[in-house]
Amino acid sequence: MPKLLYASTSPYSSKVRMAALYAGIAIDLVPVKTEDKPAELTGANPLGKIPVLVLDDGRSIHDSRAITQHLNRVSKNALLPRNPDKRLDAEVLEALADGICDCALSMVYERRTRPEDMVYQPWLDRQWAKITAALDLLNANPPKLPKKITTGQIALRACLGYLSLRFAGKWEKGRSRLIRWAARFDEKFPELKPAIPG
Ligand SMILES: N[C@@H](CCC(=O)N[C@@H](CS)C(=O)NCC(=O)O)C(=O)O
Repeated sequence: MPKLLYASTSPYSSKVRMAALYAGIAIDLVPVKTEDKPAELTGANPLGKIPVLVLDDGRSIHDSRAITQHLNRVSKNALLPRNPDKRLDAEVLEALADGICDCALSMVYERRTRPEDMVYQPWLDRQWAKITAALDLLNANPPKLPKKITTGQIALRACLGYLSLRFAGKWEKGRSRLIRWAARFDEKFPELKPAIPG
């Protein structure tokens, strides 16, 4: 069975876990601590980042978007539409949700890795402005939630879970439509809830 090197708090790992659950693909979950740089991780991904999917034949796949594309192929398009325009929309939504996570993660790392007096506030502000712009856009026009969803909606749910984990009370104001969207997602797809960042 393919193995997923992951962490329960990692939004990209969550996206991949939710995608595998949704597509009905069994994967073995292997928790890793990236800060320990375990050989199992660095051997599979020289960047030392998660998630990484290690296939039965020993090949390893990263990053998370290469993994979701792989899961889509293995599941014969359970995760992305065949229609080119719809597929493009789904891929761009996934990229936007991942991009919000990139900004959020860079804020978390800025605070976590620097001594307190070296944390650079203009950098944090710059990242937060990007998150704000993306969330406002999504809140104004939340993605549809049909029975058949894509890696786009899945990535967004994982992303909002990560924001609730690390930026609780900060991202929600004025975003009631997105909050309702996440609640509706959980009602419709309760089987994916255990994989939300936490
Ligand atoms: N673009 C990558 C981002 C992966 C990433 O940044 N993962 C974080 C955890 S959420 C990580 O491994 N950080 C450890 C590090 O950067 O050393 C993806 O989509 O998989």
